[in-house]
Amino acid sequence: MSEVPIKPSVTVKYTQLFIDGKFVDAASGKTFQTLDPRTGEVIANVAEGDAEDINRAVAAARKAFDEGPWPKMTAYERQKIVLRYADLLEQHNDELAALETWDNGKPYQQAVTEVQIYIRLMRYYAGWADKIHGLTVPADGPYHMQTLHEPIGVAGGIIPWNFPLPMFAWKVGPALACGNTLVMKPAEQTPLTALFAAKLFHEAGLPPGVLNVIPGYGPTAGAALASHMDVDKLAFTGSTETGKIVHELANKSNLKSVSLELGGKSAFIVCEDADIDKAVELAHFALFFNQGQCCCAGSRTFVHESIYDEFVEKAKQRALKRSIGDPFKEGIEQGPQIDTEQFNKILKYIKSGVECGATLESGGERYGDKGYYIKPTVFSNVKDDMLIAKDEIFGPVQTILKFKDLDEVIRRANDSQYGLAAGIFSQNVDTINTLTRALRVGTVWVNCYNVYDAALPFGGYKMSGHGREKGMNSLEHYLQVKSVCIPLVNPAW
Ligand code: TXE
Repeated sequence: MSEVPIKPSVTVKYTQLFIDGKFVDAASGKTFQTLDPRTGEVIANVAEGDAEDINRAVAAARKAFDEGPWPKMTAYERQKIVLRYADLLEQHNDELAALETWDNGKPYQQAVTEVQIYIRLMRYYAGWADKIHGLTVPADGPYHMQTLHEPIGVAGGIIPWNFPLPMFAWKVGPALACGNTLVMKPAEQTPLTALFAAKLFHEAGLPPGVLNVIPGYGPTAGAALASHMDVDKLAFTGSTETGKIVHELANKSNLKSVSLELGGKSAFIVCEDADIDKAVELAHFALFFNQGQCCCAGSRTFVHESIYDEFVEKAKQRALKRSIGDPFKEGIEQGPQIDTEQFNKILKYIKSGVECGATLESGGERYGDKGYYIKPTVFSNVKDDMLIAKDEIFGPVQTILKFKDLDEVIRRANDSQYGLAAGIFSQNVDTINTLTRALRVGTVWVNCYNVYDAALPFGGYKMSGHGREKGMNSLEHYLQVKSVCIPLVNPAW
């Protein structure tokens, strides 16, 4: 690949930590580089937050919660600020999208859609702000009993690089709707849009200290946030391995409540009655979307034996046709992977697939000579015990497995440490109902995939996580329930 990358139509304006409504340098004065995955070149030097900066940010969030106007405002006032923010975001849609593609490598049109998803999530949660209320409880005695739903306090959010803005919204939206304050740590690979988004929030009228953003590394800034004694709740999205670490840090410090959205190895099941062409297209999308960097990627494609060979041939042809290149170019379906580490990890898995005897149908190597591009890769004749069928590869590698009947595919699909999502491709209502109920996963997509809605909860069974984000389910992570009991008549004493 010798094409010159298209220059993004955006400049980087914000590279410092955002604490108490202001951009400031890290206490240490340190910075780190954020790179363009198309070339590996430096986009900007960003302030590198660590434990001291997390302390400063948590102190600002605590002050804003204890003394500031935010929790004392009416829900309607808070709602208006978030709605004003959503309007302001609309004006900056293209700029945010360009920044995201530059920092992350995802196709530009997809980034535009993700900004829209971000805005939709903000409006959805703004809508909840004035609808959060407790209950009047029927009591056994002469008491007035009620519950009050109160914000939990200071929330911490640690997010990954694959969907920087939507992941930011999944935490910030419900936390603010419930009246909390926050400290967010974006992934070190993609710090730019979170800083921009926070700045716009303050332009919309969010009081200082309510939302703080600390870019930095996981073992320093992230760990400091997870183990902070004054953080009341932690929401984490990332690998299962790191999820275990942050859970332990939370337990060992102040037992803060933790929600986790972790890895996956989702089954996409193509039944014998499937229209093969449509199934091939959907299975392709389920895996290759976002360069395969999705926690819910349909990364185990199970195909019924009666259509297996035809499916494999067509899946291979589809992968060979996938357009790969500069994500700013129109019509490009696949950009680069996020960084060298992920690039090398994926190539290692591809090598292991070949060594274990799976058939490499397409791809299997880097694309071009710079940046982190990997050719769309398809493996057939994959067996359940191969690493490529067990581990989360998080790249453009489709593994196609053969099955005979429903009982068998249910057993094999569920035989995973993960339980995030699954896809079913069938026209048979009995098959759909059987599979939907039998699969031990948090989301089942039937004849569709990667369909998200602000109102539909998302989260995992087993080692794919704890709790649900999005929808009304997410609110409970950010609320305390207080029970109040008042005698109806003067007590006898
Ligand atoms: O993830 P990490 P990485 C999976 C995917 C990928 C693998 C590794 O398989 O190949 O994870 O990616 C912060 N204390 N997913 O290394 O480490 C880190 O700074 C506190 C699936 O990028 O989980 C970042 O902000 N925080 C996933 C966030 O955790 C720590 C999306 C995620 O990083 C920390 C991304 C620590 N000790 C990767 N170490 C999904 N579920 O979508 C790191 N972090």
